Amino acid sequence: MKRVITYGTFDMLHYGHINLLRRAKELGDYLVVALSTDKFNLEKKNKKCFFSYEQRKLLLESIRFVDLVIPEEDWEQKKSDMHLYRIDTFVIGDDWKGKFDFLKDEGVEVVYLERTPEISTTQIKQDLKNK
Ligand code: C2G
Repeated sequence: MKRVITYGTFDMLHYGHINLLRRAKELGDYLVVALSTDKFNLEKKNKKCFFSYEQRKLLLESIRFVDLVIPEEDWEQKKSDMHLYRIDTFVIGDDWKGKFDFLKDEGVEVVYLERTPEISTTQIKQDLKNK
């Protein structure tokens, strides 16, 4: 059983997120998503979410590629998460390329997947504002 993990805010879920989650699941058998909490988003990621943690969690849990959703509460939890959840592969979009290579020292494969072009939560909000 190959266990994969990814991290993110996943606000206003869109097809770019789904493309990422689908490819992440293709890399293993079990996909854990560490979902940024409202507190972490506000205080450390400078993101104000449209949907609350519970709403974003409900959406992610409804996706057939996703097997478990856990809270992401700070930048420092990744190393311990790899052991706690017995992770084989860490996956994230290539906007983070190189940033998490240190996880290889925990015996984890690190994969950066190409982002889906043209779509982002910021873009959606911008387009809606300009309508
Ligand atoms: N993503 C993508 N294509 C897009 C938009 C997002 O592939 N058009 C990917 C991102 O690269 C990320 C995931 O979808 O892997 C979630 O995106 P965000 O919610 O923006 O994640 P981010 O805020 O980058 O959080 O500790 C890591 C951070 O929590 C990552």
